[in-house]
Amino acid sequence: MEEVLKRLFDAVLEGDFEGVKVNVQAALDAHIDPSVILNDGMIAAMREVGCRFEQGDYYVPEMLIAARAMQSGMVLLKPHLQTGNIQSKGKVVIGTVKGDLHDIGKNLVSLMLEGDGYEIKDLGVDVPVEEFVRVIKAEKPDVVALSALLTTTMPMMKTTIEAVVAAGLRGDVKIIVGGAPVTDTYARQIGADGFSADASRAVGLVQSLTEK
Ligand code: B1M
Repeated sequence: MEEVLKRLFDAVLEGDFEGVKVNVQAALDAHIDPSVILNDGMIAAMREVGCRFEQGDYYVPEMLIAARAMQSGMVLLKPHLQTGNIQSKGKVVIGTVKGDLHDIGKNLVSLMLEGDGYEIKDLGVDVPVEEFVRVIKAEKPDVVALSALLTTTMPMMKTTIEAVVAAGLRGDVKIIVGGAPVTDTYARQIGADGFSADASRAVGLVQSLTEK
């Protein structure tokens, strides 16, 4: 791994906001591909944070501080990840399901989709089922993207899809799901239109579902 990416990795791991910003900028100055900076420097560090949490070496505050440090670096990286299409390719409503507060992955999916020319309505985290239904009625999106990071909140994706069916809206919108514990098999089981394992594949998935 490039030395600057190693420093960035360590800074995220330690929750060192200033170090994250300095090293994202240094990596950009060294012309390292922004997606490599994101994946090898920051997402890899968040994975390590998760491992340390599982092993009992990190607790919730350390996870939170690392997440905030990563987000401070994202501010610098964001303009470099977006390609800046002008015409809207379609509308996507995105949110993390009820009971779940994780938003870094969801924010990345939003960022990539926005960069590819989609209009994004981000409902945030801990989004009640009724809110998804209300927004689908009001905004008439082409796609709804649901994110869940906890095995305990994944079933809320199924509940959300069932509520959309009950509201008579299922035929009007494509629903896709993602997040670390979610699988393609689970997506099919709950009647989603698609699953993506990461943010860049989410763009390809949305493109394939919105092609007229
Ligand atoms: Co939490 N947490 N956390 N956490 N946290 C995990 C998810 C965990 C795996 C850690 C671990 O044990 N190894 C574990 C879940 C275990 C499980 O359910 N099996 C866990 C736990 C247990 C918890 C708490 C319950 C801890 C506690 O309180 N005891 C608690 C729950 C709070 C709640 O939500 N109700 C909790 C809290 C938190 C913080 C608030 C401290 C913080 C979140 C801060 C924030 O998001 N603003 C946090 C963090 C940071 C993590 C880890 C360390 C990192 C998550 C992350 O941001 N990853 C995480 C460990 C891990 O994931 N390895 C962990 C980086 C991000 C880029 O990846 O989110 O996977 P990810 O997104 C990817 C893909 O999944 C995909 O694309 C993204 C980009 O490529 N994707 C989509 C995501 N959403 C998509 C939607 C799509 C498509 C693709 O639409 C279709």
